[in-house]
Amino acid sequence: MAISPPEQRIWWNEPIGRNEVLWIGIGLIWCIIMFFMMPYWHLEGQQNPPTEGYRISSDDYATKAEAAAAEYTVGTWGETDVPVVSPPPGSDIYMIARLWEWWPVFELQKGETYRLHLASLDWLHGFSLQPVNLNLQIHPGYEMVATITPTETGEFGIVCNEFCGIGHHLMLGKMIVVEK
Ligand SMILES: [Cu+2]
Repeated sequence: MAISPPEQRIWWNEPIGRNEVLWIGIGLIWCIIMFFMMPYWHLEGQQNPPTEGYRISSDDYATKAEAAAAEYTVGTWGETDVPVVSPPPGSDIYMIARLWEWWPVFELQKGETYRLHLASLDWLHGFSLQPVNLNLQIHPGYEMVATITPTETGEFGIVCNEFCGIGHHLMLGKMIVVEK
């Protein structure tokens, strides 16, 4: 209900101002352009979501990820007990998303390709790699595989961009890229 009702009860038959028609037209054209950008970006975009995914149980994924991490652990991250894992180039690497951490920290080599597996053990989380702004939704019960090739060395932060509860803002991870 409007605060003050329209002067004419049959307001939809009123003439429309030129400016309004212009803006509706611009809006409509932009909608149509964006509609066709969807298939275009799918074919030509540089940030396509992974199309490889599997149904998994959280327990199975945790077992697999922990075993893979244990094999290539080279240290721990800062003051935490989160392992830093340096897997061989070309291998499958397994990251766990859970309340409220990204586990483990990977140390990857620049220019090498890895198959990054991602799964959540509890809630919906959002993998967001900063500052490159690579974003993937991480669903519980699904293991997604993204093929990645780091092109820059440095330390990259991982934040969660799907609100997942009281510790959401503390859900921070790290990915380290080194020159071989
Ligand atoms: Cu989260």
